[in-house]
Amino acid sequence: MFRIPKTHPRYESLIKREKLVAGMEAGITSKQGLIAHGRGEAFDYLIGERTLKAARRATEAAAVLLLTAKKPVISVNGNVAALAVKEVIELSELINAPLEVNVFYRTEERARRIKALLEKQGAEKVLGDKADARIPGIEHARAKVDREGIYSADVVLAPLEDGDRCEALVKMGKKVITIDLNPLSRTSRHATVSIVDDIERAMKNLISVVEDKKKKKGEGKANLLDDYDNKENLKEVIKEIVERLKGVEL
Ligand code: PTJ
Repeated sequence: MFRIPKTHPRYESLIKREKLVAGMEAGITSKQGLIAHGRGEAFDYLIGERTLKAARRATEAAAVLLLTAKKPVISVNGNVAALAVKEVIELSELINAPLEVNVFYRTEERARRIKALLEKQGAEKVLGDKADARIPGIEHARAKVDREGIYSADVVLAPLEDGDRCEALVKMGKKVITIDLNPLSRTSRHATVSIVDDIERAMKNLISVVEDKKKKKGEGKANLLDDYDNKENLKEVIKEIVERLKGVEL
């Protein structure tokens, strides 16, 4: 990794880049993943590199969905593996959900490497190597899923997801939670709950909200979901971004 001094004003952002470059060199992250991250970074800049209020509301709704799910699954791609490997493993343990390696730019070698990384870091149940079922209506490789994983899950946490697959999963009757810095993406617009935040910040917040709700043993679960409207929440995200930009001093 390129050495970035901690005193650098953009230290955290630059470290994320280093993690992705290291992920790519290790055969975990796709080259295209670097480009995708650049788009995310641009949105994060507009957001102010912090968690918006609307993202906190979405995180609360996501935690309720995960805790009330019968069969939750967490989908892991090459960017997620490079940026938030510890967090996805921690969340999977907390909600007792398997991880499923599921990549867009699929090569069996990269899928194997992501699985090996997750297992090396302590993940107990990692699916994705069978890929013995297909999501109907999707022609690209992300249609390939495990029958006992994403295919039969009722709730899928799919960070940095493709819009068309998100839509297809929802059409199958699943609840889909996404983490995507772009509030305008097809993924954000089609998901059941969209957390518009950086993957690392979002995962850390989600873990802490899930832990908190587990301690309180589910008080007020149902109400929260009844009150949550994803499209309205995305409008709030955009409002918060616009308000922030109006106040920026140059
Ligand atoms: O490992 P693979 O083959 O599955 O490939 C993963 C990528 C991310 C390359 C692939 O899924 C892809 O091409 O995704 P998209 O369609 O470019 O969508 C990625 C979305 O994630 C974009 O809307 C970005 O704004 C957003 N994004 C990028 N980096 C982050 C992010 N969202 C949250 N946190 C980030 N760090």
